[in-house]
Amino acid sequence: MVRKLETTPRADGFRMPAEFEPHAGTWMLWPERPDNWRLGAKPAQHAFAAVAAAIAEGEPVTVGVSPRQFQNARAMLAPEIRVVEISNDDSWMRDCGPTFVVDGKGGVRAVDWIFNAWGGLDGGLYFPWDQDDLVASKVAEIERVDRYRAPIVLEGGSIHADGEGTLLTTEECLLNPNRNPGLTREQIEAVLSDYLSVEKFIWLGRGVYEDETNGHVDNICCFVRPGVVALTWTDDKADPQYEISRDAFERLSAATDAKGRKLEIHRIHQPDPVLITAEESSGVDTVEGSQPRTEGMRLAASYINFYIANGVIVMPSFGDPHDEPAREQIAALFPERRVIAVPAREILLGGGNIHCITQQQPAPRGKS
Ligand code: KQY
Repeated sequence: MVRKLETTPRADGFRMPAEFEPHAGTWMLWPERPDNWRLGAKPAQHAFAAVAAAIAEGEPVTVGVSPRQFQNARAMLAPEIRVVEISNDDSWMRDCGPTFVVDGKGGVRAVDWIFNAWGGLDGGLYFPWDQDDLVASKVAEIERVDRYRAPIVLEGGSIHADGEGTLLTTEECLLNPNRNPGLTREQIEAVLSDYLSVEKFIWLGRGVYEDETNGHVDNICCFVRPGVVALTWTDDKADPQYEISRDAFERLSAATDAKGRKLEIHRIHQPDPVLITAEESSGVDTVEGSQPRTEGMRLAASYINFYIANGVIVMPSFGDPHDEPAREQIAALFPERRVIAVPAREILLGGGNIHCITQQQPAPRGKS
C-alpha cells in the first residue's frame, strides 16, 4: 500500500539528499504542448531524447508521457529508457515531480509540493496545471513510496540541498507573492526545515536575468559537493546579469553552511545572450495565457543548469564560445564523472534547461 502521510519527513527521520549522492534513477516528462515548444515540440523531443540517452549511460531513466504521445515517445527514446503514461500539462519534472527524501535505513519517500505553474494566475506560465500537480503522486504510486503532501507551493528547481543540512534558494522565487502570499520568510523556512530536514538557509537575491520561473536557484547556483558551489557569471558589467551574479557572489562569500564551513565558489561564465529568432518564434502557437515566445526575447541561458547523475554530468551546450571553457570547468569540478554536453537550445526555448527537465530518485541508503 502506498500511503499519504500526515506526519513530516523530519519527524519520521527523513532528509533530502544532495543530487550528487547515489541515484536509483532519473524521472523526466515528455514535451508536446505547441504553445511552448516550436513545431509541435518535435525539435524539443529530439533534445529530450538526447538528454535521456546521456543520463541512461549512468542510471535508469523513466519518462512520463501523455496517452497522445505514448507511441511516439516510445519510438523516439532509446530502448533502455522506461516509458510510462503520466498525464501532464508540460514537461518540467524538476518542478512538478516529487522531491525524494531518505532515512539512511533503506527508506525512500516522496515530498509532493503544491504546484501552481510558477505563479498561478499571478504571472504563472499556463493554465490549467491540475495534471502537473498530480505528477508527484503518480510517480510515488509507480515507485511504491509513501508520500507527504507539503502545505506550500514550491517547485523543485527553486531549491538545492547539500545533503548535510544546508539549503540554497532565492528570495525572488520563494518570497514571491505569487507562490505563498500568506507566509513570511521564517514560516517558509520552518516548512522547508520540516519537509527536508535542513537547518541552514542560504538565500540568494535573484536568479538568472529574464528567468521566467521567477529566479529558480537551479539556473544560477548549485552545490558541487558539501562546501563547494558553482555560480553563473559574466565579466560584462553592462549585462544585467552582472549585478545579479555579483550580489550572489557576495552573499555566498559571506555565508557559512550548516556545518559551519565557508563556501568555495566557482564562477562559470554564461554563454553570450541567447535571443529567440524570428523562425523560432513563428513555430510556437500563440495561446492567451501562455508565456509569449517573441522574436528578440532573451532566454535565461546558463551552464549551471546541468544534471548530476551516477557517473555522468549532463550539461547544456549552446554552440557558444563559452561552451568548451564551461565544459572543462565542470569536468574539473567532477573528476570522478564523465561530462556529456547536449545541445540544449531547443530546451532553453521552452523556458528552462536540463536540470529543469530531470528529477533524481535517490538510491536507498544504509540498507543492509
Ligand atoms: O526552468 C524551469 N525549471 C521550468 C521552466 C518552465 C517554463 C515553462 N514554459
